[in-house]
Amino acid sequence: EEKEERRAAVALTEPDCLFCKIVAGEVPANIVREGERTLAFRDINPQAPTHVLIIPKEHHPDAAAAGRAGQGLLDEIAREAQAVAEADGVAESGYRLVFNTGPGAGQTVFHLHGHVLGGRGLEWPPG
Ligand code: DGP
Repeated sequence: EEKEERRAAVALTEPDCLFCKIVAGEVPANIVREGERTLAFRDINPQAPTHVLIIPKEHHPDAAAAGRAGQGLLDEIAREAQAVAEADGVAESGYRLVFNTGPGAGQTVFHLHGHVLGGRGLEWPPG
């Protein structure tokens, strides 16, 4: 079964992690891209016409942890973000790739995810 195969391919998982459950196919998601090590799916509470989350399939709590792991996951997320932006037609107008890191910055799910936001004007500085 596909669910079993996907779970078997992921070395690092956390049983109570929502995004690990999406990777395992245990929680449904609107998946837009799947790579060998990453998954991209639409945010359940979109803040822009394009709002896609890109996660490593392995469980890393945040960008700092993934950086320390030294596996090139952040590079891969940046490449996937560009591919998602191109597919959604927002690469030309510009998009934002955001890693909320820590509760004080608004991180609520502690499985690394890059937010790809585009398709509307984006203010700087962000809120
Ligand atoms: P952050 O606040 O940076 O930790 O972002 C977490 C995001 O995850 C937030 O924008 C909403 C989204 N989210 C939370 N639960 C789910 C879910 O079950 N499915 C999907 N697709 N997105 C979710």
